[in-house]
Amino acid sequence: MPAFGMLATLEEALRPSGIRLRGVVSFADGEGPALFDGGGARSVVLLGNAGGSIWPAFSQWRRDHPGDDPLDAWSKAVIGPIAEALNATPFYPSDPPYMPFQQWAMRAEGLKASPLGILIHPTYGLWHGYRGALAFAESLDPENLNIGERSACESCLEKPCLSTCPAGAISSSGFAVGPCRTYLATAEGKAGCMTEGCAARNSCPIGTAYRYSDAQLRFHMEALFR
Ligand code: B12
Repeated sequence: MPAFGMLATLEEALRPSGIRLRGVVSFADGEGPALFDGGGARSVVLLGNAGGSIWPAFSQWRRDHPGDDPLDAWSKAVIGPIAEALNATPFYPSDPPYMPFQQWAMRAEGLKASPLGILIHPTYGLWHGYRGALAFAESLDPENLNIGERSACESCLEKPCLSTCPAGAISSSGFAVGPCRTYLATAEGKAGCMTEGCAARNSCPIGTAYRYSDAQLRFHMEALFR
């Protein structure tokens, strides 16, 4: 199938889930991850959420499928059959060995790391993530999803993300999960970040229209706490 037709088919198949195409990475010979048949991938299509796009479909599925790691299980239930139909090799962000999703996203969309470590998108801000990736033996001629070289953080002079963490877990050298988790276990942490979402992520002025709902924020914070 020509690349354009394949991407359109993929987008259509994913539409009910709220999972979006989040860019395409092309690899030189021998550079890409291994495919299920042992060959090397020439391209990877990243799949993920923009703001709360996946929350309605995921929440509904979860009601009928209790179990551990529900977001990973749902992602596999949605993406797995599509991968099979397209003869693609699926990769999931939480499956070890960890695939370099953030490096791929930097290449695919030109995204940059925020001071928090998570990638900032000029439209969605910090409110986006990855649910999987499909690897292909063919090189795909991607639609131009690359948003350019500048980081949205460059024009943010105050950088509230660096000073708002009540646990002091964020500094210019990155994020320290230990102090974050210790704080989340306190009464203050439970009433604050656990209920309203990470204070540093919430303080970012970019993409605020895409901020996750309170229910989705709580879900991610509980996952981080575990
Ligand atoms: C392990 C892991 C964690 C661990 C440790 C994170 C760490 N900093 O080491 C813990 C549990 C702490 C964690 C927490 C969170 N994580 Co996390 N995590 C991962 C996971 C599963 C693997 C990371 C990894 O080791 N990759 C392997 C290397 C080889 O991949 P890579 O792309 O080359 O990694 C590069 C980047 O990570 C980058 N990098 C990492 N930290 C920093 C910091 C700075 C300052 C810079 C410049 C670059 C940078 O450098 C790496 C080498 O090039 C990824 C999924 C994945 N497969 O990438 C999610 C992932 C990175 N996490 C993600 C998120 C959203 C979070 C949380 C916000 C979740 C939450 N519930 O709140 C928190 C906060 C993290 C924070 N502030 O840094 C998202 C990021 C999406 C985005 N927009 O970028 C990912 C991609 C998962 C997803 N499904 O989308 N995470």
